[in-house]
Amino acid sequence: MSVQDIYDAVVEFDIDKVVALVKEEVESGTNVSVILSDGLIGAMDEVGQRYTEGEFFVPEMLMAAKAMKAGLEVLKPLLSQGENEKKGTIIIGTVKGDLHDIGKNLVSMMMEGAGFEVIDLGVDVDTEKFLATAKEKNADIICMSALLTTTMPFMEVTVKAIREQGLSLKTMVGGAPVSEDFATKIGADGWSPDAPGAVETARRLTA
Ligand code: B1M
Repeated sequence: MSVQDIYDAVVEFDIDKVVALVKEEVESGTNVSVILSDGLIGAMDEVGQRYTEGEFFVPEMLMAAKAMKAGLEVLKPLLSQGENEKKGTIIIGTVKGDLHDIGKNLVSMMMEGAGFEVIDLGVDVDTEKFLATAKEKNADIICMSALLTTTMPFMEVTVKAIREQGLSLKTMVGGAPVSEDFATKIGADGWSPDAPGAVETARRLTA
């Protein structure tokens, strides 16, 4: 039994095996971040690679995503337990036109674990929904995730709308194709390549 077995089980879409192996690794004391990065996330990178090479198609990506999500559910209590003192309120969602939610869910869980109140709007979230919820909940940061190069521009639309309405809300962006340069270019207040970094950035933005 090893983290490599978790990786293999995700690539083979074996949900039951992923769940059982993640539980075993947690019980044997393996660091949660190793299970995540070397097992679950590493496997999704391979799935993406196989899709690019024409070996996998959308149904295979979907089945692997289900297996990854099942593993993530096992880790959820460990990722979202943590500090009790409320750090601030975060609105999070995957932007309009984009249905990828695994990375966004991971960021969401780790933010909760770090003591933020997280309002997760799910996927395919438009600017109006981000802004209306942020105003209603008096939020500190709007966190936007995008996995498609075609949906990244919606981040800029939301950042611009916040500026135009003179709101004091901060914005943070992330997701595989979203670079620090892009974040700076569109005027976002924060960016991170991964979920732990997103927590650090949120702490900085609310300090
Ligand atoms: Co899609 N897909 N997909 N897909 N998919 C990618 C993204 C792709 C790179 C695959 C490839 O070509 N190699 C490619 C995008 C190419 C591009 O835009 N340049 C792609 C494509 C093309 C598509 C479709 C268009 C395919 C089609 O229909 N022809 C379609 C689009 C649907 C849509 O959204 N409208 C599609 C559909 C799907 C599925 C539904 C089948 C499924 C998603 C299931 C789901 O999420 N519920 C899926 C999957 C699984 C993938 C890959 C294989 C894996 C994504 C993933 O979950 N990674 C992906 C390939 C890849 O990324 N290597 C691919 C694991 C996750 C933990 O990583 O989300 O990057 P990630 O999150 C990271 C960081 O980015 C960061 O933290 C996380 C790690 O700690 N992060 C943030 C994320 N959000 C953040 C926010 C922050 C800060 C950090 O602050 C706010």
